[in-house]
Amino acid sequence: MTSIDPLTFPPGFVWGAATASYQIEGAAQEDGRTPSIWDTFSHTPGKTLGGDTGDVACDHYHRFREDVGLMKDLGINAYRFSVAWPRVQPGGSGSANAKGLDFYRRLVDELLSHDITPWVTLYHWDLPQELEDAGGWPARDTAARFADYATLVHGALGDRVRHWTTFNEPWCSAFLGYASGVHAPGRQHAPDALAAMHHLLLGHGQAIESIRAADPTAQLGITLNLYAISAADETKPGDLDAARRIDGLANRIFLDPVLLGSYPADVMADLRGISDFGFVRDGDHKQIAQPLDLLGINYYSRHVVAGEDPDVPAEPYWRAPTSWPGSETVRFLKRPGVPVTDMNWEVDAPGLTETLTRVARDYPAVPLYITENGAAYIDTVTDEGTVEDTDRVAYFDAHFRACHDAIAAGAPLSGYFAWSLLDNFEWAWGYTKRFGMIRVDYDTQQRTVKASGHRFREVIKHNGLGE
Ligand code: PNW
Repeated sequence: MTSIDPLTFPPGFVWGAATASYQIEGAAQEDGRTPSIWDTFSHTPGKTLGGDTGDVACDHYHRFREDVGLMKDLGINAYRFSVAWPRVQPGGSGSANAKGLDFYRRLVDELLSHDITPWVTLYHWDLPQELEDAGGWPARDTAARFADYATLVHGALGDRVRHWTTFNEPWCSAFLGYASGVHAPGRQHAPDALAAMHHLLLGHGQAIESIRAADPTAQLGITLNLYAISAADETKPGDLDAARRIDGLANRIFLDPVLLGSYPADVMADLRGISDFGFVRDGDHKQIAQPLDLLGINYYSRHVVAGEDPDVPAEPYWRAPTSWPGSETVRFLKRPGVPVTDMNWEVDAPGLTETLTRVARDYPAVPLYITENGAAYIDTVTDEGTVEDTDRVAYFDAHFRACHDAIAAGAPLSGYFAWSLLDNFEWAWGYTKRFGMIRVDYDTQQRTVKASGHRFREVIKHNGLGE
């Protein structure tokens, strides 16, 4: 008989699932919604694989009751979703669109009536196109517009929503949106990406201050995508410096201003040739570093990096210079033999433990939540109609264990949200990448709980990985 440590999580540990508005809602032109930068981008030829758009997506706007029923069936405690800014404040300024707000009121009421705690993300990348036309995130005024919008949404839902995060992954909005341009709005100008980053952070601070003033007991935070970073060869100074740079640009450039109150000096020095950070005004650092009730962490993988070395062959390294300003000499290593997901991202569960313990060690104490973790795989439907996504089951199990390890090591991890509840519109990859615990047939909109969803139900039921 094998006896496996049941790996029980602390009482009250939150088990949830996450989605984002543009990835699932569809109904892009209904009830007064105006275009966001993702509508414009996805409708621009060549920007998304196959020209896929979020026009229909999972049709969640019309099927949310069925989807909440599925959540109930999985037994999740909490549901993290985002509000589409152009639905509730079309054009990005001025008065609210009552019909847009009503959708989120209905969704929240449906969740609450099923004992599922709503977690609202205020911004998961769908900036109203009008605000992009006025300068987008590189323009300082966009931060004020965001705080205004955040206050408006909180005013409408704050009586029934306790958990709020401002931004999802500002790294993606700033660097994929304005430096490499692989995400909307598709601009490619590194100095603008840095200004965008600052104004995203400023908008975060202004929104937190405003919501806090209206509702002192709200649970407020931000979600960052963090990576485990390591040097390809720890004995090489060039590799160690590459790791310092990428850790700086991926992790510390967001963690430091939010939790410590200033940008990391070494990263600013790396970026000196690109930007003088002239967009930082007196008082901004204090504005950004608002006290938080929680930090959301999205974890997917590790970056293993190396410096320039003429003696090392080009393979198996890859470069992503435009997404990482100031790190043009850094080479990313694809480690031979390490399993990858369908995104080609290496599976590295110990990196999740490392990320959590590192945040707990290097930053002031704040409750941590994994707000996204998951994997894309090519799923096949069996003749019986089931989806046996064994790779995803294994991915989740390994990462649940990694969370448990982090808690055992003292990290204040209080919850875990799987990415994603449903297969959905995976940004530039369109519908080709499936992250769901529930399969979506995009022809029929039929939902099928995958093996990973059934497994998640068991984990939640036992609050751990029981036998
Ligand atoms: C996150 N990268 O996106 C997002 O929050 C989700 O909306 C998305 O579906 C999920 O992860 C899976 O991709 C990311 O290039 C997109 O490093 C790209 C990167 C990281 C996260």
